Amino acid sequence: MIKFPEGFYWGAALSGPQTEGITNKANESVWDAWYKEEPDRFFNNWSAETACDTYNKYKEDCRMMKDISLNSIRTSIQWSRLIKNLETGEVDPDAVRFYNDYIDEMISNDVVPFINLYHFDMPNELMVKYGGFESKHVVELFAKFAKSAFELFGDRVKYWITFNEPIVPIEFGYYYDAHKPNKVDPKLGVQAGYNTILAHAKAVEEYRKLGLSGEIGTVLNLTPAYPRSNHKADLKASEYCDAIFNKSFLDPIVKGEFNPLFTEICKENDMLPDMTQEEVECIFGAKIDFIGLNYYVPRRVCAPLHAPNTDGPWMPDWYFDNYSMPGSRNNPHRANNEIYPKAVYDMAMDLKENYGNIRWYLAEIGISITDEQKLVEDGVINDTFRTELLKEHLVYLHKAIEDGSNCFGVHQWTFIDNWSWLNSYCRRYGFYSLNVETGERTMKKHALWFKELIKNNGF
Ligand code: BGP
Repeated sequence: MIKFPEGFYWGAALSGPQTEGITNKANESVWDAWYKEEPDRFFNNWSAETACDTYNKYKEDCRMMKDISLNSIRTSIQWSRLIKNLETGEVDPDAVRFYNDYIDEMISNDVVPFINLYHFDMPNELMVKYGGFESKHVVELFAKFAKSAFELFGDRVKYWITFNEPIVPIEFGYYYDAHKPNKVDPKLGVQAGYNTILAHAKAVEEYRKLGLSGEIGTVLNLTPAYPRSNHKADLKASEYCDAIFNKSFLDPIVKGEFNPLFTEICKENDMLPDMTQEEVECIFGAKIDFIGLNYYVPRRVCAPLHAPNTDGPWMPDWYFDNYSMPGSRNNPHRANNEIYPKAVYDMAMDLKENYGNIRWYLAEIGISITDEQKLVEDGVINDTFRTELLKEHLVYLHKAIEDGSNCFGVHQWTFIDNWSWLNSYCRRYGFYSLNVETGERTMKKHALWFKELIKNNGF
């Protein structure tokens, strides 16, 4: 049997915009607005209008957390719900009531809340007026929102997260075309990325000023970029990919320094952001207590196969191509979804060796299954596939802990199947299945295994 350290956090990750639904929301997020403009871009034209209806069903949901013994949950507070007047920072009383009740309900069900402040959900008004984090004014508004959240809930919330996967809105909003503002404008993307790091740092600063007793960190999606071979061009490709997608955020946030290779790329392509000495000091001074890592699939890269089109916009793909490794192991329940559990060990060791062995937790690990209803046996989704795979990842995590990695918990994506960006409800990950038509929740077989795992703190 493998045992995890005492007091290990076992739980699930979710987010406000993907679960709450829009009932009584003070403002629209970019997702609420985008769906109205272009519903066809969302799988099956499914919106997040109802999602899991957590706004109305949080009590039932908190009981279901307890039913499977989860000892912790991460969700997020929606900026567009908590703040009524986005300029003055005036809070919405109904949102305060809702988040207070939700947090209290978790605690009374023995679930420790980890609260995140940003899960891709820029208030639409701030995107339309200012381009979201393209603007430093919006950075100040975010810090104000964060301060309000700390003041309102910081007496009970002991784990705060500033951002979930902050690279994602940059990558998909400014390099590719899958998030608002759908601009293919990398220079602006680098500025928005820098401003996001600044917003994170300012939120940390606000938290410290309040002298609260909890901890604050952030959640990054780190994916090791495995090179195709040891050929120097393949190795260089992986270094570039790692700098652009992992270290551009990890280095300033954890090490307090900008990644030199990413800075060089920005310089060469005239993409260095506008920054001041004071801001840089704020970024480097914002020490975090822990980091969350999200892991789904590995990234494999090789040297670029073609010369870049330098008349086109700068692209990360100028430096590498994605590589599909012959014989790689793939998820039979989802196309193009490589399975590589050892990456968990590699990420953990990277943190240990190169990032001061910072305390961390596996903030999302998710085994996705499309068309999950095909697995129903006697009315229950038999997802032992998920269980077996999760075990394999946990074995590597355990090995990393034995080798000195400072990991304190695991959250599975997700609790109840939820609405997920352009993919809507296509890919499923939850402990509980959601009937999109009726809102009914049904426990999957894997959830019972997870309950045992928590009981034994191992398997
Ligand atoms: C992570 C996000 C989550 C969730 C998950 C699954 O990157 O933090 O919000 O969406 O991915 O994503 P998908 O359902 O698109 O496969």
